[in-house]
Amino acid sequence: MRAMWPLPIPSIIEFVSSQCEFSFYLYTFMNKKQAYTIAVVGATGAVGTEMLSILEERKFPVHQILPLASARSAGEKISFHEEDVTVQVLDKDSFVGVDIALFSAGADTSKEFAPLAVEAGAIVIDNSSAWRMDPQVPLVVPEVNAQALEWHEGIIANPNCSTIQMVVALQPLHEAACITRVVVTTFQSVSGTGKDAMEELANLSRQLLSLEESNPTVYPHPIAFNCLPHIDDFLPSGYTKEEMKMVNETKKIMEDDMIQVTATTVRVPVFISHAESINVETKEHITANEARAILSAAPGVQVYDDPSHQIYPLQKDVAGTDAVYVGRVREDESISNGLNLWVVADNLRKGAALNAVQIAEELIRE
Ligand code: NAP
Ligand code: 3JN
Repeated sequence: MRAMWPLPIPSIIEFVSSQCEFSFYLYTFMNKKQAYTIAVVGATGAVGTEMLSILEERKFPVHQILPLASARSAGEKISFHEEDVTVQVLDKDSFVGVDIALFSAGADTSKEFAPLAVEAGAIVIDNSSAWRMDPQVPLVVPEVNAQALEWHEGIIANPNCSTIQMVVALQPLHEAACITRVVVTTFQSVSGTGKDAMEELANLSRQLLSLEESNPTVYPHPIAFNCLPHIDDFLPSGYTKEEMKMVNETKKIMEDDMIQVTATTVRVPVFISHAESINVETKEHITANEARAILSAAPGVQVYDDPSHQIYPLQKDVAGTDAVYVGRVREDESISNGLNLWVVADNLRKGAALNAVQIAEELIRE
């Protein structure tokens, strides 16, 4: 009879590690949470407010909500599932017991506090530009690259709003016809700048109509009845940072450095929703009808395109909705393989808060 013991050393290691792996999965399964403690950093802002309502609307399993902001609004009450919850000041000890921290309080706050949140055991989903181009940090739009969530190390970045809506529309066309170049011009609403900018558009519009004196404070020029070809700071190249976010983030999310992107980003006097005029050049030929059919079947996209009945997506109509709407699909007659699209989405929802909550949903599904 073969002796059962002593086992050779490699077999013992194999045996112990298989038991450990099993115990780990058993432990994880037994401890799979039914509900999670969620911190919202920037809970009083335009994006943070939307995050709270989207968590409610989508019935995200929240055990406890922790609204965090600066000392300016600490002590204020926010309502969550019809209960008043007090806003607390963000500090280094804010993340004890937090499972997921949704950050939208600017890049400086994210740089300082996201690592502390991860150290405390939370997974961070960050809405700022702080970590987006960090090679250790996945930059995720669930309809496009949910698989990138597999390699996160605690921080997951939410792309810029203008990038998100563009890649949701581009990815299915890229899969079908291989996009080689994108020329995009954006028409971005003031809510992209935050709650102060929304007030500025309302105040300046009222003042101009009543012939009162008006002075912009948020933007360098009046935004009422005006368009400003200037979003974020200018770089020495003449592009703005917002434009370069669209270029660099698109390549990272679509996992293709060969796609050439050039952008012009424009602020327009609209409260909510960004629109984009997008010209794409492809390797394979694709007709407008084929593109419409592909987009109609794509996740997160709604085709709204019947010019003969004046049907195309409008920023005003899209505000408050979740899809990325595509209209004005047509072949670019100036080149052999090209398409023009008009793409509109709610920048506070799919462009920011909804995308972040969808990432959180993917994480808990895993
Ligand atoms: P907002 O309306 O101005 O709100 C800013 C929020 O951040 C407020 O809750 C504010 O709290 C909080 N905050 C500011 N400084 C803070 C600090 N030092 N410590 C703690 N909380 C602080 O701006 P928003 O439009 O919601 O945007 C917030 C950030 O989200 C932006 O800066 C940007 O990084 C990101 N964002 C991303 C996208 C995107 O494209 N995905 C779109 C828009 C915004 P108080 O009420 O106390 O001032
Ligand atoms: O202007 C818009 O429409 C989107 C603005 C996004 C934004 C605003 C302030 C700071 C960002 C961003 O998400 O890129 C940032 C930032 O974190 O850099």
